[in-house]
Amino acid sequence: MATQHPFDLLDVERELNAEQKAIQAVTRQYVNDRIKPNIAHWYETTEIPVRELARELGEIGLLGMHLDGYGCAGTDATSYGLACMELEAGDSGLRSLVSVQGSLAMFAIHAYGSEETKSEWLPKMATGEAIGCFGLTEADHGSNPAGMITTAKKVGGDWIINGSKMWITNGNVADVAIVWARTDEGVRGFCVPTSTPGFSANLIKHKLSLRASMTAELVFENMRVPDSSRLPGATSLRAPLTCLAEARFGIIFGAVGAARDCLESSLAYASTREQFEGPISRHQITQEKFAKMATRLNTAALLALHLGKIKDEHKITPQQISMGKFNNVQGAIEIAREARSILGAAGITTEYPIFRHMTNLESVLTYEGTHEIHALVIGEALTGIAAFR
Ligand code: TGC
Ligand code: FAD
Repeated sequence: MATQHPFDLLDVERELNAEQKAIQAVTRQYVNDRIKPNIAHWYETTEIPVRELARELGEIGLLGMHLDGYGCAGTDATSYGLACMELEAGDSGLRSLVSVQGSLAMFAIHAYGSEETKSEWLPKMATGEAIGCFGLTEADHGSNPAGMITTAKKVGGDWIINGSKMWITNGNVADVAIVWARTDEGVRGFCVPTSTPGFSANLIKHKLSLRASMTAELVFENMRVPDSSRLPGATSLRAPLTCLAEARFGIIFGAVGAARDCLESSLAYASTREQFEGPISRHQITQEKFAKMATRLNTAALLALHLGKIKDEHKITPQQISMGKFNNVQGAIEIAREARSILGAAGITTEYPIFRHMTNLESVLTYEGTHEIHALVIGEALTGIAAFR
């Protein structure tokens, strides 16, 4: 099946195998048919049919797709990345839904949960029947989750959790929350049904970015959970940071999708928009913008595929993932801004996708480790000096 995109001038996709191309094509089709016709409305109203979308994404096998067993598709990492690329060409919020469900919530359960927890939650999360969220960030501890103040205290055979989490994707619609808390022995993770007494979620309103994605505060007031809800394999901060590495990998590809949609939209516009008696695409300055955007896009895609290959060999390092997010998200923002300029005034409305991608990418630059944090991870790899503190 040929999936090569017309702007893939370097033929980046030449090394994809048939299965990877097929997954990419199915996801692209879904985004074209279901997301693109509706996304502007969802973005403006912030009314997103999250449950419906989760079911549909489950049906095409995209939830927890890179995990094995428990109803998950068990694809390679590159296929997961390509799906993220196509989803984010629709909207970063859609890719966020899939990232948080598969790479954060499901991955945490898959990697660290008991057999009982895995069997209970993973099959229904893979179909989209159950939605998960991942609570690591707190209002006062974003880049530095090691400082978290949410506590879990052992009382008999149970745990009592108190505290709160901030900026949690799908926190208000989730059926299950992965909650990271400080215990006397260090950071531990809990898989908590959101129906548990003491759990509440407050939707964060007035966002100007990622409006087609729900973000919430989670509050835990004397929330009692059995020891069986603890993720026994998660024994330090290393566990949530390992989950983040999974989601960050998807973002490396996702950013390419958002940027590609911006380039595509601005090229289409420039070929029909006329000023000074001809299409604006004939101007040298405009063509240079396209040349820069396409080169930035294609090299970002190359980097994503290169990292995909390394991850498929199970050899990827956190530093490589940081470099991928650092380069590709910044590149996507630059492409979005350049593309917007080509549309002039028309570029600032939701009639075209570019401004929406541009504002979404501001969140993508911040979440899953800010641009600065990834710079410092790379800096540490180069100098041997950790400059976070
Ligand atoms: P540090 O001492 O460096 O590390 C603690 C332990 O964790 C290990 N580790 C990692 N393991 C796997 N992957 C990584 N990326 C890892 N980074 C560190 C490390 O080896 C160590 O293991 P061990 O066994 O020796 O104990 O920890 P630190 O406190 O100094 O922090 C380092 C820093 C700043 C890089 C880390 O805190 C960090 O990444 N901060 C950013 C926080 C962040 O990214 N939050 C994201 C929240 S989730 C989210 O945003 C979802 S957005 C929704 C969507 O995706 O759509
Ligand atoms: P801060 O950590 O306060 O950073 C503010 C600024 O200071 C940034 O520029 C930062 O880079 C800089 N800074 C901080 N420390 C350093 C340093 N050592 N050196 C140099 N500069 C530094 N979190 C979850 O746990 N789960 C989710 O599902 C989730 N979803 C999100 C969805 C959205 C839409 C958004 C916007 C965020 C989400 N987050 C989620 C939170 C996200 O991970 C945090 O916003 C992010 O980690 C940054 O934390 P902060 O916002 O508190 O910024």
